[in-house]
Amino acid sequence: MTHKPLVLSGMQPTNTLHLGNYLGALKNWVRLQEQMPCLFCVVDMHALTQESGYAKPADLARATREVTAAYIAAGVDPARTPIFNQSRVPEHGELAWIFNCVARLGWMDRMTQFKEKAGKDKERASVGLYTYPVLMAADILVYKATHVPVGEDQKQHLELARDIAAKFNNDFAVPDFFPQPEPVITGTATRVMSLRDGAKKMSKTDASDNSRINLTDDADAIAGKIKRAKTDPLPLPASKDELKDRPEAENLLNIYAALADQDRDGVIAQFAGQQFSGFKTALADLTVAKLAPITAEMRRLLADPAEIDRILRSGADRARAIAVPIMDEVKKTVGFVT
Ligand code: AQP
Repeated sequence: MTHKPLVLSGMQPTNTLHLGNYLGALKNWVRLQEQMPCLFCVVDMHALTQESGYAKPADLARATREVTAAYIAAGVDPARTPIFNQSRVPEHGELAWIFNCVARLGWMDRMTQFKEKAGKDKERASVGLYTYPVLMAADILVYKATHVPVGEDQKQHLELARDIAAKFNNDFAVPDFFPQPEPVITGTATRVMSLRDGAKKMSKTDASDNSRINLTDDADAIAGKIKRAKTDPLPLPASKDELKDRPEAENLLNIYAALADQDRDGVIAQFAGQQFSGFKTALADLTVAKLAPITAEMRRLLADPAEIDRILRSGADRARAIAVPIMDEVKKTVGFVT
């Protein structure tokens, strides 16, 4: 049986979205919605697994609306593509429980992101953080989504979703009930690193606000952060070989290339041998020019939270229209009396 193409993706409302979320994901989502039906959710249940989202109800609600506004301001069209928050579609949680019973502890113990996020003191990490990849599998499969745009760091979780789908289909003798979701690799996605440390990815939850450019930052904030961005004492490289062991220079050049929709070699040639100060001014101007329309649209949308809530409700209704019949089948399949 072939499954109808459907894309599912989401971001955690653990804070305001940043340039990495935009260049690594959102920009591609906007293109994807031209190619396939998509569902984009704000994964508020996932956000509860982290300290930044847990026991901060007002922050979680604010970030949920802000992430919604960012999706729309970046170009996701809510009339065409349902945008909703995960907790509004209870079928995600229902399927996650069943998948908790399908997934094996041995599989979960191999998840590297849990080890990274839990840090040294894993006894104190939430059980939710441990089972996060199971909920992610449910997010995808509750719609029988076939395609998932994933960054490098989520590839292992998508593999787990494929394993869970296969084991469910096999254990309950329903071949092909769930699809094997495929990663969508977009050649243009850029991994954006922290402005303070070229070895760490730009992150919503990094303690330093100077490490990231938020989609809500104004021109002065952006220029200041880029000016303060860590670099090395050498001038800009003349070739990509000279970028070796210069992660900060590489990051800034990658950001420039992604924002300008240029290839990196062209950008290297353009700034070869120059000092960082001039390049940083050019990068700040380009960043402001590209982000200002998004930031302005986010502000406009956020001034009317009732409209954002209406969009989320309508998105959830449309998402549930897909998820409810699939969950009904799942419940019958496992033997629940419905
Ligand atoms: N630095 C990045 N460069 C490129 N892409 C990135 N993404 C995140 N950071 C970068 C992509 O954005 C989406 C957001 O996924 P998420 O909300 O589940 O969170 P995450 O991947 O864990 O990203 P963050 O921003 O660092 O959040 P926190 O700090 O909350 O963990 C994904 O598609 C991701 O690949």
